[in-house]
Amino acid sequence: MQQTAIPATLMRGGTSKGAFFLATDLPLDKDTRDQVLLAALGSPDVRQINGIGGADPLTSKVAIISLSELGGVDVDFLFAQVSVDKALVDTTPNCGNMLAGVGPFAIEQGLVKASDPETVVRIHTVNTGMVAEATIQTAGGVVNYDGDARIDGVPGTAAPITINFLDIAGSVCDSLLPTGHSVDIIDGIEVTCVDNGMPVVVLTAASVGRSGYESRDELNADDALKARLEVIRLLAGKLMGLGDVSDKVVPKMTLVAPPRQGGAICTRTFIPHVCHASIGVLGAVSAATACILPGTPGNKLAQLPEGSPMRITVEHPSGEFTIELDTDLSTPIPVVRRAALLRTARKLFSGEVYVPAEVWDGVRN
Ligand code: NQM
Repeated sequence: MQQTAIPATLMRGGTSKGAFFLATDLPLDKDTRDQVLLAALGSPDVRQINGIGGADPLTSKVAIISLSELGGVDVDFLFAQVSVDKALVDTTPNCGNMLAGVGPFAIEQGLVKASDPETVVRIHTVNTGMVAEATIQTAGGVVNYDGDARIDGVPGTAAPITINFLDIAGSVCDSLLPTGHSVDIIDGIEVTCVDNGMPVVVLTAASVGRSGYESRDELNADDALKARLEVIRLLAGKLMGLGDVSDKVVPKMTLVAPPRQGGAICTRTFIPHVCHASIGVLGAVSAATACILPGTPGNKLAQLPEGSPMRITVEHPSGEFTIELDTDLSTPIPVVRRAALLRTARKLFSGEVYVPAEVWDGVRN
């Protein structure tokens, strides 16, 4: 069987891992592109044995990068969540973890010229229309991956990548509080439906009879809980203006509990059918935002620090994640002016990924 070779780079971005492509190396036609991504990662198959996917939603991801035509922006980033066990590619949400790999990839592919000692890369996320600024360590005019920044969920240390998100409210939905309220009752449960970079439904673990301190494995084995959460999610999707979300990876579901490690809130997040090993970047920004809104289920449990910008530490199954939120809570619908956070990334492999020629013959049309 003939195969088509496609240039690709495998990168860890934050606590995720995935294939980075130049848009110019992939088919123009969206359906053919999705077939190529499924074949490259080996989906649908729970083991992704016939592709380079890691058999987990956190390692079955794709970033597609191109030069941006927008003023004041360097590159466009299209994120694709490739389902592990279904023939689905979802480009609805953004991914703040894969985003951490975009700056290094864009510099190494020659799309952005490096400065010394740092390079600010302005990235437009095609999925959600938002712009982020990532500061990459580039002493000597090359990407430095080594450093002493540590993020929970990744062993060791690496060079810091700071990311500033500007104006992220209503990334996929039409506003920060897409139902028009900070609290809704869905299927008898108090929830907050929020979109501050990622559509998320926040509810207390206690309201569904769990502690919120269970391990990822315990929660992944909890079929009764997963079924209950899916009922709430499908109803929430409609209320949030997302329509039928049965084939979409948003909204995500975040269970909250009182903090136990000195943070602001403890979380367990379903993305949306598997429990996250830690928490997504924008998922954490959205969950933290829900917790600062007075009267919400999360707010009742949160231990919030004083001051603005507020440094909110979100506890998760493998540690914690701190976000800086610059907010104005004086208006009826609060405004989040800026969210800042720290990530790291690492180039793991670069070469060509092969897909059967019957999936794509390599001709761009
Ligand atoms: O919320 C997982 C991740 C993510 C998404 C997910 C993410 C984000 O950890 O910005 O990063 O929610 O499916 O990569």
